[in-house]
Amino acid sequence: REKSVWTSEKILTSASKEVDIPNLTVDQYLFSNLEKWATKTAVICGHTNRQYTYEEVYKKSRIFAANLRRKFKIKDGDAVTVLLPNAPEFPIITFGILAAGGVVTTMNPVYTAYEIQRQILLSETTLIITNEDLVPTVKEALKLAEKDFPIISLNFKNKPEGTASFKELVDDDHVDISILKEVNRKHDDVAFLPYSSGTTGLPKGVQLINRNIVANCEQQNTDFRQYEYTTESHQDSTLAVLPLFHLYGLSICMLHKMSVGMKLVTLPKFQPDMFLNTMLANRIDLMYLAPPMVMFLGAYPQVTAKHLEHVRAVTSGAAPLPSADIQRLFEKAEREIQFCQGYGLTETSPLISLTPFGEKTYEDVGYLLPNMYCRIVDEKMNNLGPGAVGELIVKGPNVMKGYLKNPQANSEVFVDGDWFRTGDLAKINENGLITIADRLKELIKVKGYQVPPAELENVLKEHPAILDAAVVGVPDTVTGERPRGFVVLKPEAKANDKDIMEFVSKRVAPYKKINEITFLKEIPKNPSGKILRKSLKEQYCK
Ligand code: 4UV
Repeated sequence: REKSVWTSEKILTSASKEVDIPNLTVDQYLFSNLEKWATKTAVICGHTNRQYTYEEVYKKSRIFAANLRRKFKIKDGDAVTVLLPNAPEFPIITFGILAAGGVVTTMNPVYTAYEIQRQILLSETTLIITNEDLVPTVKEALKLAEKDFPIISLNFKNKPEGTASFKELVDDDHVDISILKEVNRKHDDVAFLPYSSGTTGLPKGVQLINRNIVANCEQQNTDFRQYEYTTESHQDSTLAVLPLFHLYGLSICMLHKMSVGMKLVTLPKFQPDMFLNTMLANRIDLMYLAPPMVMFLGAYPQVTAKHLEHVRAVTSGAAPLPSADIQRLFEKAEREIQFCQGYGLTETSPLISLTPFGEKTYEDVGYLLPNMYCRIVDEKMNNLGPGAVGELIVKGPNVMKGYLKNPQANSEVFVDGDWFRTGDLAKINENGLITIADRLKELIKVKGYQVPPAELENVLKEHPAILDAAVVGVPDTVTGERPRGFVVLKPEAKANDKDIMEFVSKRVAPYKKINEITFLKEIPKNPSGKILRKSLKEQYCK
């Protein structure tokens, strides 16, 4: 494999052969090989064993799509919210929304009503799909948003009032699906609208078009990762314990793996015994994890070599992983286990680089995917070339169309035409091997989840006693990072750290909670009012 890939202008070009990107929508692409694996299991819940074959996923998603258009009046380009823990119905719902012409916008099922209403309003959602446990929170969110639109619910125990039952909408064999002929969605139309804070500020809608997602699936079949996952007599399986609402789970675990006919084993949450039993019972071949789960496999006493016996490759991504944790995983496996790292962002659908099969990684995140270009730049966007640490900027068919209705944010992240700023500091060697050095952007990552400081700062500033606030990420051995708050109280106002932490907890998902508050007289800022996070970190978080 040719690895020397720097041009004379210090642009890194992928060393891999270009891949073709079929001119299809995501749902058309996913089922373009249906006849090869129609009767094989597509998805199974590791907890309940509820399962669907590829043919069932296809048929049910078409019926669901027809009902979305017929009964819920979904039109081309309408945003539909999916608020669900991982479940085997996730692909049926996703492909159903897409086949109906809709745009899929996903949310974390642990979101509070306050967080849900914000994304409902931003995405201009007109329909929400959830489960019976989450219906009360959804109703509260709709009240906050002053909206009253339909809720479709996955019901296994009861049917909450005022909801439509998912089961009835997919089991209806008599529905006339000819209505789907009206759908007019193209390769360049938006398919997914996840939310990400990007380099700064609040979460923004990331417009991923069909082409972005189809490209990123094909890019993963690059020459350095070629593998026959599914044959007539064999089918590889992968575990979807990573949340499917996040692009890592959605695109890498679900969309790419289903595009090659693999079996997806879903788990609704990470729970040690359930996780280990599922690994064994389903003989999982490929594992996609976030750093705390790799740490768990290496360090948790109940994990043995037997649990890892069938695993062919473990991939980690979404946040940095200390090499000591990788070493512990190797020791636990008692054999040469293939360990990979993937690196990417929601905005890049998500994958940018990946470890080749056959190579092991400790510090690096592998090589640039095919059809991509990248540069390492200084603050003035001058190219630094191999060996230097600078901001990583990228270009390729998987880079988002742009943030939804946000020209300001778009002008900040796109430079020199269509080069996209990752906000990460990286170093790339002569051979094109990429190492992530640090994060330039203000984003905090807790267990790989995004925690935008601006969001917590806004919540803090809603507290009646708080005048000003800042939030920074501090290192944490278990979660990677955790948010720490700095507040300035209003003159005469009184509040203690416990009150403030409780105030925040009620408004944000559990992983965003602040458990350390420092009172200051003033938040350090530059002349244009930007919080000097680095100086806060240096002064208080050593
Ligand atoms: O937008 P986001 O939440 O997106 C992600 C996507 C992650 C992955 C990971 C492995 C894959 O194979 C894959 O396809 C997708 O997390 O956050 C993007 C930021 O997360 C950090 C980096 O700061 C990004 O800008 N990040 C992601 N992967 C890594 C990482 C990594 N391997 N090492 C260090 N930081």
